[in-house]
Amino acid sequence: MMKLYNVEVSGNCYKVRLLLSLLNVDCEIVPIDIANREQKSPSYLKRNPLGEIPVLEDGELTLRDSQAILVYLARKYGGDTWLPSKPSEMALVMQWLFTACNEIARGPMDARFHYKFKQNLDIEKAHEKSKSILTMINLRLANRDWLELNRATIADIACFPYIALAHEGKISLDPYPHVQKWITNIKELPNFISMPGLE
Ligand SMILES: N[C@@H](CCC(=O)N[C@@H](CS)C(=O)NCC(=O)O)C(=O)O
Repeated sequence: MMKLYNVEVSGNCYKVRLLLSLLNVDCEIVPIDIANREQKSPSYLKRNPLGEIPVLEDGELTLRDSQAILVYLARKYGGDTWLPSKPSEMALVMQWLFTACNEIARGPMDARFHYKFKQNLDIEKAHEKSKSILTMINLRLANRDWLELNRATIADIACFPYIALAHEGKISLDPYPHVQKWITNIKELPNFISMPGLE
């Protein structure tokens, strides 16, 4: 069976658990003790030299980075539903995976790291970046239910966790009603699962 090296409170791990659930795919969840820096232990660094979670193992394959893992699971188990193979559609979905690890990571994800995990970083910059990406996504969602293709794809799954957890970084979603509606849409997907901090 596949193995996911996981931390419950990590939004990057959660997006993988969420897609596994939406796809109804079994996976062994292996907890990593991040408080004791297990992710930096020699045996873990063999899996991911960056010393980060999540990591997915499937037989001989070892994958790091939640976006890459979403791509793998979507294509392996989801047919064309979550990540289509048509070049234009694939690229439209993938642009949001990069938004998730650039603008969303440097915005709401960093703001949450700062307040919830006491990381010393430039919180004003994280709030500024959050405002600009949330404004852009709110506008994008003004006349559509999903980020691309008029249906849920891994574009939505990749961007969802740290936006839905924005309040833990002291970012209010009140100015972004279309983003709030989109969060509700995702929560209503069949087989949706939650994580600590989302309710
Ligand atoms: N781009 C990576 C980022 C992974 C990441 O930032 N992991 C964090 C937890 S969410 C981590 O492992 N932090 C512990 C550390 O760096 O020591 C992904 O999307 O998977």
